[in-house]
Amino acid sequence: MAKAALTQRELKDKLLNVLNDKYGVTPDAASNQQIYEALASIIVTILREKRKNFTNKVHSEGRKQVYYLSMEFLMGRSLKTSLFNLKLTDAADKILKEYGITLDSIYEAEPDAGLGNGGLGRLAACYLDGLATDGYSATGYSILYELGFFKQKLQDGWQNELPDNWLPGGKIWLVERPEQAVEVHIGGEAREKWENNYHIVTYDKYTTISAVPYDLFVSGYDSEAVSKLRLWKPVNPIHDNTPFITGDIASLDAAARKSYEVDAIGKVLYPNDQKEMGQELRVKQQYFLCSASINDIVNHHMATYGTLENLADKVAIQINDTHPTMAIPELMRILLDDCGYSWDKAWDITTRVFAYTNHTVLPEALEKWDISIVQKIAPRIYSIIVEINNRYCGEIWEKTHSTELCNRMTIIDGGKVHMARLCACASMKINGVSAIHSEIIKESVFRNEYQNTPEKFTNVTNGIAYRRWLCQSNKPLCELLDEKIGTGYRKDATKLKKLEAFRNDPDTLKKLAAAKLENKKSFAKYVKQQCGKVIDEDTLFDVQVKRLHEYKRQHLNVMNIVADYLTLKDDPSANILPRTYIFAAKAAPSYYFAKQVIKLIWSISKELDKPENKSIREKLNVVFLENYSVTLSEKLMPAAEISEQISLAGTEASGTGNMKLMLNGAVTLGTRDGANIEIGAAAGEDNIVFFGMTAEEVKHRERSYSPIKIYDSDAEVKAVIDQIEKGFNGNDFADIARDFFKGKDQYMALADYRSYRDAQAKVSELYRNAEKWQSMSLMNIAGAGVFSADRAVDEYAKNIWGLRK
Ligand code: 26V
Repeated sequence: MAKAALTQRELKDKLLNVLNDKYGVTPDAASNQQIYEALASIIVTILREKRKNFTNKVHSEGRKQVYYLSMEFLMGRSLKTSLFNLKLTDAADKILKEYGITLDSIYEAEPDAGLGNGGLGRLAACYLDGLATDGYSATGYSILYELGFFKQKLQDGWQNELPDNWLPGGKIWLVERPEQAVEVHIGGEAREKWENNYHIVTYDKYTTISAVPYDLFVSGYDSEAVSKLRLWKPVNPIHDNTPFITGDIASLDAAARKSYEVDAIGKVLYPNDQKEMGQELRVKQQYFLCSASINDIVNHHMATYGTLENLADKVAIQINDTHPTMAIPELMRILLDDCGYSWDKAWDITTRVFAYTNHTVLPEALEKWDISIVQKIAPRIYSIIVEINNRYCGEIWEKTHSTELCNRMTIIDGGKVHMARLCACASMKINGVSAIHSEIIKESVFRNEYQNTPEKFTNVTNGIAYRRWLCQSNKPLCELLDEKIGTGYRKDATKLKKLEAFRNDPDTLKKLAAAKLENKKSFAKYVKQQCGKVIDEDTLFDVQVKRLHEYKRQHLNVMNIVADYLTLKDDPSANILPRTYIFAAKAAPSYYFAKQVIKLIWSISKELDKPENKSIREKLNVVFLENYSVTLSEKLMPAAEISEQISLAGTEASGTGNMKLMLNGAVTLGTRDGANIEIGAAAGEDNIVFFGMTAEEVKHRERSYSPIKIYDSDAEVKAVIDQIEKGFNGNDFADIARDFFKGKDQYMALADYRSYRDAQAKVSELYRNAEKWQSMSLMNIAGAGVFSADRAVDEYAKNIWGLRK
């Protein structure tokens, strides 16, 4: 067991020095902001040094390294997790107490680094933690977005988006490395010709952008390894100052326009389900990330080994969804054009370096870019993709003589470049993110690719940086765990299994219930402070928190609430288990249905707040929490009792919130979708409540599905939808009632409604038996170990990257 990074004495000396040198204050006169920044800067110095030592060791041993390319890293806050991982939490806490300051109040000074939409970005962040903890050498690459994912503000229930200007409080974690800047070329003209058997490529008239790295270090827990997240900032390199000196207006104009265009690349992270987004800018962002990162990897490798011959032995590059696909042709470009490799040699290296993770099967989420856009932004990259495709189709034809198969697998099709097909063609491995999802991709998106190269396909079920949601967020539960099973679970999540032995132990179950109640009280207090809403900790806390999307079916949850509401309206003494339904979700800015569902939930919540609904509210309360974020999830998970995971089977690739909730003892109420299935296996089928159609059943039902038939034949469904149509608190929802429930019901909420209602009734019955419920909760905690990021990255390292610890 490694000791703390510093002694309490050393940490205190450093803190006093930094506060004095930087702000000229002592701790008692310092603001929370100043203390936060002082602690952060001390940690950055420690981590930077640790990373340097670790990297030296890795290099001296010639070890392989992994690079994780992702357009998103949803890091959340860094101070609390860094102190914890470096074992400095107690020391910092004690030092601040001497001055009457709580460490918790200092944490609140830090903004979230919200550089991600949701699960995919948070997964990338969790993996940096897991990789460092497991002792692997890992670097993440992304863009230094000036604005993170938007801040959500509700106005009369309608979502408004505000800019998330995180850098003023967040940049303290970033170390600028201007001396390692690389050049990225965008636009211009690429020409090819053959001369004396030589293939000559000229590429000119491009715009040069300087990519300046900013490094953020992620400590492992009880480990000497440190991961690095390198964020690229696009900067306009001003080579020619003449127009500024001469004041030539036209040139000044052009210079200003270029600066603006370069800045735009790093301005903002795109919401992931906006259809009308600026496609050109998004492709520019993607190419900027890919080109800067691949150049950096190559530079680094050359500086270490002096050759690229051994690149595939020393480097693995993971592509997180298709967003960084252009890294593949970019590496080809460097090997061919800059280093003079033959095509075959370059292709051999490239196809042993890259691996690709798929995160969704929703057709609208699979990236296809117009040829004209790719050609305009990266003309040489486009010509390489064309060549890759010609050879690929040639090989398929040789192998199968099937024109039909060539047509289905071609990377360039219908005027578009199909990024997932390019990934499948060039990657050594392709993985899905849960057992069922990895099977589904083999039958759907990659049906043909799977037939062609079955050996490439594999599964890595997602994992979470579990210490963040357990050790750093749920003190009452950890105290109980320490008492019953010791502290080994902090480094090795599989040790949580030891808790199983206490499944029928009354003392443990009683203490588990007490821990949950304490967390519910703290959360109720937090909610009161945040939005003035009073929630009763003696009711069941039923939680659905995730992005708002029709496939996740928050509206099915709402239907159940409305059914109970109608029952209670009729008879306030009806035997309904008192519950508080807690929602948090951001909708994509242009997604009307999703915004309406938020407004619907908000309106129901307001309706229930009315004095005349007091007796209903005692049994049925609803709260919508604004601005769901990593930090909010850390506060909420410990208080949750039911985890709603109710996507239509076959649509949610994995889910990771489900894992965080399980770990905190919430019982999953879910469909057999994504990781829910593995959660059931890990907790035991008796300790999860499944409902609804299976993915297979969905496939069969889809063809003949008629929601209106259900509406007409089930009086309760009719009453619920009619009520939604009429609305709540003066807001009607006739349009979504018409289009989504009675209309297409694309994600078959009505088909699963009856089974969901029954499952909810079963939950109430189980909850009424307190001991039984606590035992179920305990089994979930005990089974959560397999969902750690430490396990997941180990699987990537062994089965995909070929990495040693
Ligand atoms: C993207 C789009 C874009 C266009 C319209 C609809 C739509 C819907 C979803 C998405 C998300 C794509 C990728 C993604 O974030 N997947 C999530 O990845 C998580 C980590 O593997 C996983 O747990 C979630 O189940 C999965 O949705």
